[in-house]
Amino acid sequence: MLNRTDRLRLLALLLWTLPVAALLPLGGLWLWRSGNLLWWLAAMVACSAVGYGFQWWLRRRDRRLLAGAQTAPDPQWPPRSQAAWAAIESMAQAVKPEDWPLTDNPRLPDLGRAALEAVARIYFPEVERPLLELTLPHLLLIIERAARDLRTEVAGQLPLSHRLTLGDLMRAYRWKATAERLLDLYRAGRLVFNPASAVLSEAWGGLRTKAFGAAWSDLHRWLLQEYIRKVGFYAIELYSGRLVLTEGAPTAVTPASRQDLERTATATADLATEPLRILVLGRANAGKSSLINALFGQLIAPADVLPDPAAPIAPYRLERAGLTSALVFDTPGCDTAGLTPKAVDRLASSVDLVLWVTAAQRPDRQAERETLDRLRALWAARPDHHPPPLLVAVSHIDLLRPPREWQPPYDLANPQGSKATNIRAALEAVAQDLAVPLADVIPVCLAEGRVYNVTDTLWAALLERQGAADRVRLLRCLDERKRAEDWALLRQQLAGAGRFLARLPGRLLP
Ligand SMILES: Nc1nc2c(ncn2[C@@H]2O[C@H](COP(=O)(O)OP(=O)(O)OP(=O)(O)O)[C@@H](O)[C@H]2O)c(=O)[nH]1
Ligand SMILES: [Mg+2]
Repeated sequence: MLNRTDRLRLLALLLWTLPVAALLPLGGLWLWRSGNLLWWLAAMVACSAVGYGFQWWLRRRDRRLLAGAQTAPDPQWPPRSQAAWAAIESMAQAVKPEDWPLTDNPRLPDLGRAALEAVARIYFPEVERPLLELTLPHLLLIIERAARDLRTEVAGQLPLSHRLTLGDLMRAYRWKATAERLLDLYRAGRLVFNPASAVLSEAWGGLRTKAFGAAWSDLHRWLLQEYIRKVGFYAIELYSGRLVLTEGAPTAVTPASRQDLERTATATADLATEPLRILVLGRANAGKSSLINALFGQLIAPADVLPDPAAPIAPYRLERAGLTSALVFDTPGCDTAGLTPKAVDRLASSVDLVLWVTAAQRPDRQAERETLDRLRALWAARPDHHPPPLLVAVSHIDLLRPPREWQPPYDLANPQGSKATNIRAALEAVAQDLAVPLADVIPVCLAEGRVYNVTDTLWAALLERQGAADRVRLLRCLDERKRAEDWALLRQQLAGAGRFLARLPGRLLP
């Protein structure tokens, strides 16, 4: 309770404020005498209403600002990362500010740990304590990144937060009790002096403190949610291999592509970033090599030659305006001994876009469908990657009936005449046989001197899928980097263990 000196101090304060405080009842008296009291009351109600409305608007604006400063998932993330984000987001939504007071709470790190665990559980569902799978340097990396982001966000969102420490907040809370007691005294006095205005302003004050209280709890909730989201975000980046300890460009050329680049006859200047890897697949004689020649606008892939099963898959370097530098791989027919199903699977797991070539005049596509289904299953079984986009080029359309007629261009959206109608029907058949959307099926003619639809339609379709292919490329690069990093860490640890073992005899023997 108040001790003696406090009481004297309070008395001094009261005496000091008395002349000013007396103005309120005296003013009321004067208003009443001069018959203006009602006008004054009306003005007060109007001002309070406007003030409240203004406050409400400010609060809405603050909420909008806070909602805008919210960590969002990366749209490039593969499915497993998206699932982990869903777990983080539901955790952020469920957090209750009253459970996590900011002022005197040393438990806040527990909240971060829970967020880490939510992510770890998605990546290691079979491990009982998934957090133990995280190495200490990686954990520190998450903390460092999350704290850095949170600091810039808080400095941007919380007024004065760069000067306000948790200690300041606690001191303010201690003072708050004293201040409230003084305020109560003032209120009681006011009620005696001027009942009408006291009741009105009391109501207004109630609304006002409620509004301030609500704004603070909005901020508090936002801070907790951002804390969870930031930790979750970087945990996902780390577990999915996008965040590694080693600095450097994420899309540096991978060792595999470096080797392939060295094998291309066209490699001139060294590439700084990883090329897009495009795989051309299809049955023998479908027109794969012819398609590559048409794409490059010159004869680079030997067409119409007997494949040499011993020769490695030949890469060609494609540089064209608008497209990320690419390596195009020409393959032997996937129905021949030159390319085993295993080899197809291996190739298909390391490329960013697949161009499937199928001949329009060969309706037996069961084997192709089986290969494609197998590849699709393979891609679907890798939740940490995006499946590479697939484009189907339908070749040999010039041989469709009537075979003698060849007068491009053909309008396939509204086919006129039997040739256009037959081409359209072939496209629909291919789309159905191979279970691909019609929009991904492009008719082309690759016969020498008759090349049609390649540099325009097929090229445009390729460019359209470049974004999706780039996503695949990025994850592939990060995968490669993570693998290299894991090896480097393991080597370091082994070396450390080796040194320890080497010193062991000296330690054990006196
Ligand atoms: N008329 C016509 N002939 C084509 C077309 N596309 C390819 N050809 C011909 O079909 C033959 C085979 O073409 P390639 O490009 O060697 O086929 P490929 O798929 O590379 O064959 P392999 O490498 O042996 O698996 C060649 O004689 C081409 O000229 C086309 O659209 N129309
Ligand atoms: Mg070929």
